[in-house]
Amino acid sequence: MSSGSHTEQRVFPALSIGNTAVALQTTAGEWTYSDLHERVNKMASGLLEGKTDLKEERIALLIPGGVDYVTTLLGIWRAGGIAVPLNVAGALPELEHALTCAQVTRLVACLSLDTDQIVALHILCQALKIELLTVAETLADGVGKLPVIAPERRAMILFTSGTTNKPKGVVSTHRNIRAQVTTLLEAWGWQAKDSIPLFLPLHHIHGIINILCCGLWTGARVAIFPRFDMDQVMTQVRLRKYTLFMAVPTIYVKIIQYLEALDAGKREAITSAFKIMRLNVSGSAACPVKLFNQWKALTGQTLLERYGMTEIGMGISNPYLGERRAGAVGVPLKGVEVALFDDAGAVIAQDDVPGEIRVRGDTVFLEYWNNPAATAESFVDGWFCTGDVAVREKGYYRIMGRSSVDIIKSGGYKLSALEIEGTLLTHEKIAECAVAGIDDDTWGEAVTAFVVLKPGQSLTLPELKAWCESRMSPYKIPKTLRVLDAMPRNAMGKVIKPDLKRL
Ligand code: MCA
Ligand code: AMP
Repeated sequence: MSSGSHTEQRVFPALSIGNTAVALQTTAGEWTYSDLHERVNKMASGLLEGKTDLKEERIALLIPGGVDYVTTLLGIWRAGGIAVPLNVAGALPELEHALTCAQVTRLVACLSLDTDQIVALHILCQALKIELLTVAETLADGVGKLPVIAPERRAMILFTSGTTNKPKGVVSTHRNIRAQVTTLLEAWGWQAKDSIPLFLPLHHIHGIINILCCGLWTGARVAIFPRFDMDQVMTQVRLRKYTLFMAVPTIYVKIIQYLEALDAGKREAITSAFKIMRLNVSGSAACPVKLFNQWKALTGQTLLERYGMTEIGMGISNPYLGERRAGAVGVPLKGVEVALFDDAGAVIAQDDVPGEIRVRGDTVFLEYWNNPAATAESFVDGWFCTGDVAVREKGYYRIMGRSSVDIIKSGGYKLSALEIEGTLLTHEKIAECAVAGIDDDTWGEAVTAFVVLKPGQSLTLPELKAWCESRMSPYKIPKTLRVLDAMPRNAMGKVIKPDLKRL
């Protein structure tokens, strides 16, 4: 990533030759900033293959959390490409959509996946004329001349579900990423002596920006895991390895359940380790007040809740110093302009009146890839319209919900009901279907499928789940199935989702 100047080329300030501080820690070993710097530059050189600049070529990554992921992401940026991080748990049709939509030309993958997956990936890449590479074969032996990247250039495409059927590619520039990172560094007091676990998926902002990029930018230690493994992470917590902890509410719920099942001594060893951390952050979905209070009672930590979105990075945060209010997301971050708008499109100036959150500033994405219509629709007078409804109470924002019933938040993942419905409707036994998120203590919202079957057919949840496995990511698969005689519809023929939720 470039600095503000066009002449000075700095990737991340801490990433430099001779910096012997540990940047990444994995179960396979540790990498210093100096090691990582060299690896990233070799990756950039390998990707360039003698060219001077990748010129925004889209290169996808299908790599679980680890040094190879970080090397590839930063290597693509360093060489002037656009990184397209993909979901390692994604089903083939989802990967195909992302690769096609982003017009990816090369895919760097971790080929230690299971054999069926590798074969399927080879066939897919061949069909799409995408070159399939591994990290080892891409890394160059030495470092060649690397380009200077202007901040306004595109850096990353992340796929996010919305009110449309298929996920859209959110394009962030180097300037966006820099702004998203630097506002958090200041707001949450990041320091080089910080140490943080990273177990969140690496195809979303929470893991990529809030943890990985903030950590590496500051010169902190990032302990990176391929997935969330409760025993592994809690062992490291107990050993007091971390000063910071950032997760989605579902993970805090799961940790509480895990702690409650331990004997008092083991529980105390972990809760006291949380107690001495500098900061615990919750986000990506609403943190219920009950959870906020439970966490405080158990660990003494006052969770810092913040609000963000793929298109804007983080927008609103409770303060690091000052009151962290339960059930509220705090105040706009420095450099992020936030306002609430009423239905007529006017700014709401007073407290206690709900409106749509709109955001402006350097953190806001550039565009939806190759989709000028969707981009134009999502901005009004330069403000990005989030679709989230909030109210300001004594200066603090509180999220009240979303304007669309077709967006579901499950375990921190944003899911499109329409996308899941579109897939379920291809099931040979399903005549009609509607998908909704039903309130759930663990997941926030749980995906529920309401279906009307074709005459004479029957369908069980296990059958439906098995059918979904090859067609969608595991976290999109319905947790509940309700078979109905008829779908509740309004006079226009539209399914009345609130009625379904009441069922
Ligand atoms: C796993 N399962 C889920 C989810 N995750 N079901 C619904 N929703 C989910 N999110 C299912 C699995 O398919 C499996 O089903 C069962 O739950 C247990 O799976 P397991 O892998 O053991 O679960 P886990 O490892 O405990 O995963 C839960 C998780 C994960 C760690 C909370 O969902 C996760 O990493 N979520 C974070 C997502 C995230 O980073 N979002 C940020 C988006 P079965 O038993 O039937 O096989 S960025 C964003 O939102 C903005 C910018 C922001 O503000 O941050
Ligand atoms: P994503 O598109 O995956 O980046 O998800 C962004 C969405 O997550 C936002 O539009 C909100 O609906 C939701 N979200 C993020 N943080 C919070 C929070 N603290 N409270 C409530 N909703 C949140």
